[in-house]
Amino acid sequence: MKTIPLLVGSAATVALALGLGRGPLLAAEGAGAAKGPVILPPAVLALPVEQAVLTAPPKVPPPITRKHAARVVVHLEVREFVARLADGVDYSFWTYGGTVPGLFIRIREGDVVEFHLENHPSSKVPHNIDLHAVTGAGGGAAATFTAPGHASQFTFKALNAGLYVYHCATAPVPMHIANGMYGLILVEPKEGLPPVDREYYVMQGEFYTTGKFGEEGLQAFDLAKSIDERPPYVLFNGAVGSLVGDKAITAKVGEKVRLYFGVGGPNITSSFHVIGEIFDRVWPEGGTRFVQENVQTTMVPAGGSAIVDFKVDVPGTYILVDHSLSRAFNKGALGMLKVDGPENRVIYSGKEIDAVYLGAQADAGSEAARREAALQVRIAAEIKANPVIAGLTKEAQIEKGKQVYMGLCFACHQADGNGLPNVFPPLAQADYMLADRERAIRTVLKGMTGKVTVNGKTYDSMMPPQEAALSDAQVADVLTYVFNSWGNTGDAFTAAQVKNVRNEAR
Ligand code: HEC
Ligand SMILES: [Cu+2]
Repeated sequence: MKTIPLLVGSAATVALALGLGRGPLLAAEGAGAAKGPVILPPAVLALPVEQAVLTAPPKVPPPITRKHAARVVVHLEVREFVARLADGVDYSFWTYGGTVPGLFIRIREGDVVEFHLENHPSSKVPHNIDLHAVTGAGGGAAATFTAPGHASQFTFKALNAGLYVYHCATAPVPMHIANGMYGLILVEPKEGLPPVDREYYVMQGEFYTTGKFGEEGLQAFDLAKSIDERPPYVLFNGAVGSLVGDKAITAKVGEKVRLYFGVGGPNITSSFHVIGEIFDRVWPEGGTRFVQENVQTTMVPAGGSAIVDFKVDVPGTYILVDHSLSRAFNKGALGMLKVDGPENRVIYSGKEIDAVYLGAQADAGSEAARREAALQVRIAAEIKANPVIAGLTKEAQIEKGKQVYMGLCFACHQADGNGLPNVFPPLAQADYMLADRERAIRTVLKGMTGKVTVNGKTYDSMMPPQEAALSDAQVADVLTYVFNSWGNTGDAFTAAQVKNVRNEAR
């Protein structure tokens, strides 16, 4: 720790030691008594006052050009809301400033920061903030404990330069972080950082949903999975695809790119890697010294960060991954950097030779072919796994199935699926039907006779077989409709499943 020339002890200690109120401060209920604003010595009061520029990911505030300290005012508002986690999947996020990760804060070593944490009135729970850039107990956590509809203020001096994680530290802490409450604060060293052409903000964090990866609908936080550290989602910037396609980060050939990379966690570390690039310089763990050059993969701890610089030499799409690759390919930890510009085939040729056998002299070409093949497999898997496409397929099946139903089943089971008393059993929330999907297929194909009890009522009648009238696809469609109507819910049926039953030995 460095000594502070202007204040005695750390800023936080002084803030706590001085009990003199000066101006209004909204005290959060349950947060303990507010001490009142710190009395700043004249030398600090003489510093110019600045409003911090905060940016949403992947943007980074502009480099700080001033050569002196300032009093920097930061306002960060906590908001809770439901938003997209993946296509067809929603999640109830808790955020700093409306984004996951939270807004990027950029200050300079030696700055005195007046920090305001506001918790929106629509929030359901209190929050606070622990900034790893703060020297003082809790990193600001106790000082910023803030109930919904309240605001807290505290002051700290940025003694140490570096790239720091901030996060919520309200109990249960892993839940607050898992809901998206983390971000980065860069304390630029006094001498600044080496200039680059582009800077981006990427942060990894995992999400513990009750449903599996891609399972549709609003997903709740799963405490048991978080305790076991088994997240269905490991993501960059808070959503599947947040850095993909037209949301990819970009650069031009010849430019120097810097990534400010952090891991919010709450639990999982990152083996951060950019496929097809080599980091020219790495500032590991967010410290102020680049201790390594020419790095393929850098390890970033939970609650930690790294700064990586690299020059982009050839055009193409570079894939950002956690090189614990199941996270990239199955849990979402994947982003893209798109680089435009002229090719340089000496540095990277692209596919040179396309032949059945690639000799040793064509290693570069074979490497490209292998990558292309891997990407094709991935594209096919992504399309198949894409919940939007799966969802649309099911929607279409339901619409087709409704037409079959209205042409055929409706006459007996009725449009509302309730059947007719003593004659036709109901299909709406029918315990018998919903209990056995394969039997339902068999009933439609082969018909049914004899006694059957549905929802406690017994029917003894006859349903004619439909196997001559309906194709496998039509049976799949009509059952998908029946299993998703009148309060029923179920997966889509496939033609292959129907075919299996149709081919059963009698
Ligand atoms: C001619 C009238 C009739 C038609 C048309 C008909 N059903 Fe049925 N269905 C019945 C009867 C009657 C039963 C009960 C048979 C028994 O009592 O053994 C039944 C039973 C069922 C059952 C099992 C019992 C339950 O409710 O869980 C299902 C599932 C079913 N039908 C679905 C369909 C579907 C889907 C269609 C259209 C493809 C269809 N049925 C067309 C008369 C009909
Ligand atoms: Cu919180």
